[in-house]
Amino acid sequence: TGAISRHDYRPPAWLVPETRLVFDLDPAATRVTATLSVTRNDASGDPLRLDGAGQRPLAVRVDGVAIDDWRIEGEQLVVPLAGDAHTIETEVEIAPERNTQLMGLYASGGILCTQCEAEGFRRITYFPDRPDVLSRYAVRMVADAARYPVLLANGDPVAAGTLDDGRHWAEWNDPFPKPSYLFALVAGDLAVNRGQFTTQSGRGVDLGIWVRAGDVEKTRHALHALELAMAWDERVYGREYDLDVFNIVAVDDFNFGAMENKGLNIFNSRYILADPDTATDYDYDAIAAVVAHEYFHNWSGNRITCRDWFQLSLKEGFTVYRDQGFSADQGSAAVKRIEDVRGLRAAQFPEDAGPLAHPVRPESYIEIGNFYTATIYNKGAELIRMMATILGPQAFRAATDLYFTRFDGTAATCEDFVACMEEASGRDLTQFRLWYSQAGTPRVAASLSHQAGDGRATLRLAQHVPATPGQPDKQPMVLPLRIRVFGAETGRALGDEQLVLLDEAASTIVFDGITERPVLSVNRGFSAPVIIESDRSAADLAFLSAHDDDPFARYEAMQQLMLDTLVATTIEGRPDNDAVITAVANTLDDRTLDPAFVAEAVLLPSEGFIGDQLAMVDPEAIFRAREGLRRALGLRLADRWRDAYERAPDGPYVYSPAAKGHRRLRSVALGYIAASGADDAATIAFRQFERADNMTDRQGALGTLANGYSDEREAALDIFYHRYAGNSLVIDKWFQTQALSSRDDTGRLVADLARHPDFTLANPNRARALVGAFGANQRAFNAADGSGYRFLADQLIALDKLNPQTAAKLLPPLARWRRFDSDRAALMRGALERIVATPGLSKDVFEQASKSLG
Ligand code: B3K
Ligand code: ZN
Repeated sequence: TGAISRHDYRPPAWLVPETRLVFDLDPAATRVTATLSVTRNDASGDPLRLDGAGQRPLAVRVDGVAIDDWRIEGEQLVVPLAGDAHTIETEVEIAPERNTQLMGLYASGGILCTQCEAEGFRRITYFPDRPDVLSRYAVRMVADAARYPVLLANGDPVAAGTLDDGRHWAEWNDPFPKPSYLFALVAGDLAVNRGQFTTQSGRGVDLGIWVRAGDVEKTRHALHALELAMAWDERVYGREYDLDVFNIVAVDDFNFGAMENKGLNIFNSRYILADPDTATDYDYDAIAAVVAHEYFHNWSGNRITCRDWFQLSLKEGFTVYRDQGFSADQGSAAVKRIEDVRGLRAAQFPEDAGPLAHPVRPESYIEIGNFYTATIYNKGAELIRMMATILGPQAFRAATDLYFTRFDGTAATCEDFVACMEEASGRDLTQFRLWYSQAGTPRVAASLSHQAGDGRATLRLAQHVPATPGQPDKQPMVLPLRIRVFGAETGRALGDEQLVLLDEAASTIVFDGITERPVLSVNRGFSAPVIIESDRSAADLAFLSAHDDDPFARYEAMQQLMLDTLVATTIEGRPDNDAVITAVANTLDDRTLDPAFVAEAVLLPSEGFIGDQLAMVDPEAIFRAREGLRRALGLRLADRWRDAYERAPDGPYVYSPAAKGHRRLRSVALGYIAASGADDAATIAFRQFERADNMTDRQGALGTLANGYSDEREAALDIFYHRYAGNSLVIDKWFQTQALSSRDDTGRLVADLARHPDFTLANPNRARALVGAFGANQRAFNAADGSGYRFLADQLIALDKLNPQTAAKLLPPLARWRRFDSDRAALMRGALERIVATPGLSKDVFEQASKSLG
């Protein structure tokens, strides 16, 4: 199957200290001339092997002389070389306008741009396209001056000029050696929003965000976020920017969020463009987070890169941890933690529990593009967080300083990072390393008993890591658990918080001075990415939801209470909702709480997360249980929801943590008003929709209406569509909102939308907005007749012909088949088998589909 194994890593036989690239840019035929200085790196005597994909060499020269003893093996260009240092020149021709994969050099809305991570550079020119070959790049671009007035590449601009024939040229040099995946160029008719940043050592940096002329006003938030991120990285990690310019370009066609190319980040426009009329609070937050993430890569990724792609989490896990810290510092750290944990549970826990589970440092892959996963990114970030918790802030900072100093300018491994954590702290992390090699989410049983006569409490902890593909037996992991005990009568903490390092299969912890019945608060702040199985009663969870002094633990207690209730209702069908209703009422009544926190705390767990708790997912029963509880909450707390809805202060839109919290609580309250079945719910929602002066309120109302069957629903969807015709990011919301609807006929409506003139698979954002969102709609996607599975498979097969990487990302909902009844499981397997049997299937989709069949 062409799988690549971590253990087969060998250092490169040849290095490329210098690379000079000349691009004669044209959408139909771009000529690329590459001049590489190559030096032998081992005694093997191996020929030079350069990766390529989809092109043929038009010429190969060695030390200035054309040769013809080169050969093509697979897609590699093999050049026999006698000496230890040579200059290799190749010429190829590529067609950016025909590049639908959006890897390599491609065209997006008239802009020529590149995407090279992980293995896109080989689609541009022949090169050892692996992250441990670091080279200094000099780039010359020649292009039509009218069509492509702006020419950008990595590093600093060095020269530019015009030619007689209407073309012009620009040269850029990047002084920092970098792997090929960080190469970038952009040519287009772009306008810029410029900023200035002075680093802590006094270096002036010209910042530029480049977009279509009409979009410049929408880049202010991104530019501000960039300035905040640059200052934050200096303050928190001591990391300073190192070039004279930092450019960001936004394009509409992009396979993922953004890319950290040295000095020239290229972004999906959805993570740059925002104004209150078109972007939600969620979008604003995501823009700041992604801008910061890509900027932070300048150190965690670019100055220190990965030795091989098995080390991907070295840069991604660490950089997610860094961007999470940045976002936490911009507003409510508690709410940010809640959002991050919710995201981990929505995406990473299911991955870790299914056929696509893999360790944070994988052992093998067929297509590396499939490993840009929630496990590498988000679980990887949790590993860094655990080390930071174990070391404490000072030792952690000393360890990151050591890492940045020692490995600057090199391609490093996860092991190098952990070794720095050990060296700077004096701690032994031998057993902790299992987090990098063992897949699966650990389960921790926690049971607290009270020996009233002795004034003692005993906590029994036991851990179990479930089997995952290729890993039947697991060893106990190191789990840092923040724990505190509260008194059920007084509501007071009984002693300080403790950090317990559970590193054995089972362990017992004794608490003294426990004079009243104790209630356990465990894994506070979600200090370890595990599933806690505790025997705490509904009453104890309700107690914690009101009294715990850790906001995350309060949220968590409420979630657990809701989850226990919903799971019981799903299985037994007889709801007992009282404890949840009381706890939600108490939370709504507590005026000391941040509205943003309240909004998160009163939200029910998703249908998908409820399903993940069950051995067999019954999507209809889960939907009924959840809707039943929503309705009961809506009815029993009707006055409180109205009050919460009205309470938000009126006034023009501002983007601030407080204003965001009010808007969030308002839209959650609106959801409960609608869930209660109130006669005026659609009227209220429609009024909000019409009067909103911002997209958060407008889309919140639209989402509520889209779940129902009112006339207002059709009116609102229509108004929304026409108001934003031509604004592709907002039209994506229009598709997505309908694909996420809880209506009974969503499957049919989504199939109709796939035939809408504005639907196209060629644009990844649009494909994700409809097909991706539908895959996340547990009830609609899992329709008993298999129509959802057929739809997804049809779209995925069609998309694979254009863009394998984005197609493969749509597949995971089908991988859950083992969790469903035999009828649904057979239908899902049928869809997967049909995908695997498709002639000409990409290896991206083949890997995901064949592994899913297991
Ligand atoms: N490093 C890129 C992701 C590249 C994905 C390639 N399949 C963006 C990021 O994580 O910052
Ligand atoms: Zn990243």
